[in-house]
Amino acid sequence: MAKKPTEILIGPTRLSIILGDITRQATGAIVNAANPGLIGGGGVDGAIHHAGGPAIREECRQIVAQQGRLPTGQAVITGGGNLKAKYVIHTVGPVWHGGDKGEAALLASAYWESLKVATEHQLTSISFPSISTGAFGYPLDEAARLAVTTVASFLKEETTSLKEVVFVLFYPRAYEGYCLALKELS
Ligand code: AR6
Repeated sequence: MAKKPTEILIGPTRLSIILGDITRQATGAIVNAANPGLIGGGGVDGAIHHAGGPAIREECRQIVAQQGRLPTGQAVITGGGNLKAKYVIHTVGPVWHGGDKGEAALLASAYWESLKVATEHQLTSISFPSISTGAFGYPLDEAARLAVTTVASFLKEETTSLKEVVFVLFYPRAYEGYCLALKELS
């Protein structure tokens, strides 16, 4: 059986998939699957705030005080606090309500807007978790296909400083789902 690809090149940018903990990534930014209040929570959000320290939470508080709650599908950037990553890009994925409430467009937007923010900050690398597939209940395989195709479309269509985009999956089943999605793409 052919080995599944865990990375592909799209123009000058490498898109790769790894099994691991996103809080340990040394990319320019890591993306947080946040909630609209940016108040921290469980899952990857809790892990990022725990590892990054109070400076990130304070910046999040200031952002919400200035511009209000972050709408689903949008993204904002803060410093990385104690993390290896210089920045955290906070985005809000959709809650899964069965698939007919615009979930796909909102999930695609969460990835797209995060990539836009990274590009605006001239970042060369970014890591994503599997947005919406934990507490928000988005079916993993559908989310994986959408995540991979959205990132690939952005890299094909937009001019970007990004040279590396990494999906960091926290458990083997998620890793397999993203590998399969990448295989379907290539
Ligand atoms: N590194 C990489 N991935 C992780 C990590 C980690 N350290 N920890 C968890 N994951 P979730 P959501 C995976 O629930 O579904 C929060 O309370 C996890 O296994 O973190 O977008 C927020 O405040 C799963 O595959 O995010 C929001 O209220 C994926 O990250 C809400 O949950 C996403 O799961 C957001 O829910």
